[in-house]
Amino acid sequence: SLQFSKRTTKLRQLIQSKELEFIMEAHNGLSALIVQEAGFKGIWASGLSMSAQLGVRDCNEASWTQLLEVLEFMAERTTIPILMDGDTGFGNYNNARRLVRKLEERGIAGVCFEDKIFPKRNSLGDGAQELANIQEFSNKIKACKDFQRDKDFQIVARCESFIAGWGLDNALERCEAYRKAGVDAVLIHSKKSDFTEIESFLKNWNNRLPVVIVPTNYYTTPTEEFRKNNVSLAIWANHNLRASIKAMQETSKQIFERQNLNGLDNIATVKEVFRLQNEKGLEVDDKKYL
Ligand code: SPV
Ligand code: MG
Repeated sequence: SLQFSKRTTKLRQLIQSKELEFIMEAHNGLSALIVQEAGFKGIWASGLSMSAQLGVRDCNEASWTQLLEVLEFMAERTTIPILMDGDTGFGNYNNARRLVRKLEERGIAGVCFEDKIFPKRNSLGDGAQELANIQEFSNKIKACKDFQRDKDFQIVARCESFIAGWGLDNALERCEAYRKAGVDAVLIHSKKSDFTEIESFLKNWNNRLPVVIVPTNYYTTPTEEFRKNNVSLAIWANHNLRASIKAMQETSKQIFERQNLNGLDNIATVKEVFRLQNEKGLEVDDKKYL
């Protein structure tokens, strides 16, 4: 049943179900496949990670069409749904809805838009954050919901009230406006190292729509707390990027210093690279077609 359903339907199920679900960050075709093989039911196409793997900042330095190309590789190598971090939608309602159309065409199951100003800044940085006008952002959401062709395509509205220092009442007001605009779920973000902001939101939100969270900074909170407070989806947002950075730094440093390839314990075999690329599949087809 669900195994054979469309990716949009699978993502809708992940987000709309009562169970707490988890999706994991990926930033290219290879990491997307690795996330799927680990057992995750969905992928977070993180803006931070996709930017970082291109070597640029997370403030819309990579264009939306450059990100579409990355997403195309991610979709090609996986069958589980991908939720794109769509930042602010790369412009006004018209730019955002065109992105929705292009994502649908490429098999991406949903997108998350945040209520900030283009070009956005990463939420975990120290700089000031400017929020979008509530009405304008609500209309952007509405335009995207009106424009999508697949009824199951998921649009998540991300509220940055806590990130910008505007507090709980502002967060509740914004999320209620986005709910009325027809969004499928809200993402409430916090950069505190504890769960207090998110917990206060969840207690007052009363399950009006599914809630998505990104516990990067409050990672010490037991997962059971998320479940108890009716979180719908938790995003492990950047941990494959960070794992790969550390591994590449250590490997490059060791090879540079030693001028040989001995004692590299934490690298994959070439055979494993071939497996991940599905070299086997081509061997089989070569016999048939060459
Ligand atoms: C991302 O992964 O790009 C996110 C989450 O948007 S955060 O980095 O916390 O803003
Ligand atoms: Mg982001």
